Order: sequence, then structure tokens, then C-alpha cells
Amino acid sequence: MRQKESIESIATVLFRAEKEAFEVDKFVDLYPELDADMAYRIQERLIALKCKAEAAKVTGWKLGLTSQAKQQMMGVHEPVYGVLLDSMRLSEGNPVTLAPFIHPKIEPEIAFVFHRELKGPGVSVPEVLAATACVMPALEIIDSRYRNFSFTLADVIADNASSSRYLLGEVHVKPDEIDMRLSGMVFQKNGKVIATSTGASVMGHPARAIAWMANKLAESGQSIRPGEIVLSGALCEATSIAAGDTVTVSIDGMGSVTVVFTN
Ligand code: 0L1
Ligand code: MG
Repeated sequence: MRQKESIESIATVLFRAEKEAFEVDKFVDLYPELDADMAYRIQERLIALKCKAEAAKVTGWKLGLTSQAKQQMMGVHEPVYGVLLDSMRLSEGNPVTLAPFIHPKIEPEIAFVFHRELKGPGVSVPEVLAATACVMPALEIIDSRYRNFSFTLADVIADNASSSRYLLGEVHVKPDEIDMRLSGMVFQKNGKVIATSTGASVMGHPARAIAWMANKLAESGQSIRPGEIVLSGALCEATSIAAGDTVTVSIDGMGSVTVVFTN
């Protein structure tokens, strides 16, 4: 009973923090029982609140903490997942106001779109690729609701893996047309290259992150459904954004996607 009440109150605070753009302190100190399993239940409740308030629909999933560096920093050996809603998707070409955000950062990713259900357990990289309709470059805006992006694993899961908004590129590539591990990525801010990497920086292959997620989702009876979009994890560290910034990700063989920020 106490856990149900804790889930409801944490989800409600995180929902309000995003809507009203204020920071909160991490919850683990107040709720010692908060672990990863409970955090995924909070995330489900938070998503239900957002869907109701925004008349939004679930359109896919995102992975976070896919790089070794981030996992080591958090002292964990697994990524995390969050949920994407149609209300989080932005279109390339429209300037994005920073008004709704707390302390946004942006990161480049490879997005997958699925034409077949992926249901664990036992999902492998070849199965992910066989179920993939196409891949494309993506920019994810993350905006943790926690003060100074300071959180534990359970806190960040509850906060829907810091998700906020995302944009997709327009060139859609079939997964058998490229070797994503070797796809070179250039990340630019205001015309300057701020990072480079390849698809292999996401757990050796972005599809490996998605296989992990399909298998993890199976633990709660969920799956990746046909038509869903999945952001497979950051290709380099996220960078902060300010009004006037222009950010572009270009990925070899997949084209690019650009976003401009305003006040
Ligand atoms: O999409 C991400 O990689 C974010 C995962 C959560 C951790 C963070 O906010 O840095
Ligand atoms: Mg991300």
C-alpha cells in the first residue's frame, strides 16, 4: 500500500516539475525503497499522466546510459529505457523555443523504425535488424527534472530517462544498406565540430542496445510494436544549448538533421 502511494506521489511531482519547469531533488533519499523496478512503475504512471494531460499517444521508446563512460559514472552495467510520445516530436525547420525547458542538453543518436514486433526474451542483434524498417539520424533534447542533472539510476528511470523532445532526419536507410557500427558521426554546434564518433559507440552496435531493451521490456510483458520509433542511445556526450544555437548531426550514409533554438 505504501509503495503504491509513493509511486503516485513521485510520478505527480515529476509530472508537475516538467509542466511547470522547476527542478526537484532526487527521491532516493526520501524513499529508501526506490529501486529500478519501482522506478519503472513510476515511469509508467508518469507517462499515463502525460498522455492524459497532453492527449498524447505512445509512439516508441528511448535508450539512455548506453555508453560505457556514462554507465561507469553511474556505477551501473546496464542502460535504461524511457517512453516516447507523439507530443515530444519536433519538426526540422521550425525554430525551437527554450521556454518550456529547465536546463536542456542535446545529443545525437541513430533512430530505428520497426515494421515487425520485437518481443523478448532472447531477442538478438540480427533479429533487431530483421525487424527494422529503416534507420535515420536523430537529435534528442534531454532535460532532467533533477537539480544539476544529479540523480541515481532509479531516479533517472522514474524521470523517463530525462526525455524531453526529439527530431528525426528525413533520409530513411534500410539497415542492410549500411554497417551501422562503422557509420561515422559528426556533431556540430554553431558550425564547429564538437564531437565525432561511430555507431559502435552505442554498446558496440546500436541494435545491441535495442535487443537489450526488447528483452528488458519482456520482463513486464511489453514489446516494441510495428511502427514504433526507438532512439538507440547517444553517440557522444550531450551538450548544453542556449538561444541562438544551431545544432546539427550528420551520419555517413544517413544524411543530417539540424535544429535552431530561440528564446
Ligand atoms: O538519453 C539519454 O542518454 C539520457 C539518459 C539519462 C541520463 C542523463 O540524463 O544524462
Ligand atoms: Mg538520449
